[in-house]
Amino acid sequence: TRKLNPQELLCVLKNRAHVRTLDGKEAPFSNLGWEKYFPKVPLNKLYPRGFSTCAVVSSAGAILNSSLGSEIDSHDAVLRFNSAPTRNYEKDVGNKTTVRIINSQILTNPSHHFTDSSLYKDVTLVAWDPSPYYADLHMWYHKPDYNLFPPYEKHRKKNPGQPFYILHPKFTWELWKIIQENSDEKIQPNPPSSGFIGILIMMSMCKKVHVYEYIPSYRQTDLCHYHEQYYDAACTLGAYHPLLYEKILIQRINQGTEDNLLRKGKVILPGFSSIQC
Ligand code: NCC
Repeated sequence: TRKLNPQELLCVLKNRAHVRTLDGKEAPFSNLGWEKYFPKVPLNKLYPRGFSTCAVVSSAGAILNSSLGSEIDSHDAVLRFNSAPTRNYEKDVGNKTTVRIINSQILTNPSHHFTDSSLYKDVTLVAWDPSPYYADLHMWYHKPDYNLFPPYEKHRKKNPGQPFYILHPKFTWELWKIIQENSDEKIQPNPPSSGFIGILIMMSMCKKVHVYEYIPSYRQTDLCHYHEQYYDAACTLGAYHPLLYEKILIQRINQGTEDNLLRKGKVILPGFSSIQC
């Protein structure tokens, strides 16, 4: 099949990547009486007027010494990932957080102190679990990668006012399919990274999305995270996630300049409301 041009690719994303969160109306959640735990307002209706400009801040080590903090904070909404902190890194990553995407390890691995850490307070939380491709909701509920359901239930009971969602696996796997259909090679059947998921969530809520250090700048480094002394090139290029292919796809729809990419590791994407298909 023919390679899609950037506009066509954007329209594929807009037409198919519809953000979906669990609402408790489907089995097994409906049978388990889970409807009451999920927020009444789904994520795609949480910000009815949307945002004008948004920042997606990757956790890559390359953002260190970028001095991008004030630019990042100037956006109307800022999305961050997992346990990536802002404290002590304000100059490079800013300190505003609107949405935090967390994978199921954050909820289940005690080292992350999910219940107590201030990282997970006063923000909109979006959790996800990389259930296998073939799993239906029943199989997933009984055998998630990491069992996020008990800590989710506990957190919702304790903090009913905090918007906290679980992504529907259909959404993450639809993203995987789009990546596969638009890659030259066969990619591994593992879900996309939190980074790719976050970019698509912001494209559905914002008129413009500025993504920082997802595609590496000239500061590219093997330092995995800006907040940790751990070196592994796979963090940037991928091992488990089809990271390389996600990044190639995002680069194809970049509307920012070469200079922005090189100096800031910044990609500029139109939100879905800004494109006509
Ligand atoms: O590392 P992680 O990702 O939390 O990073 C968040 C997103 O930032 C982008 N990134 C990160 C580092 C880097 N050098 N380059 C990048 O582009 C990616 O888009 C990434 O998604 C995840 O996606 O959820 C992931 O989570 C970690 C880990 O589970 C959490 O940090 C919690 O400790 C995964 N690492 C391991 O499981 C060991 C990682 O594979 C994916």
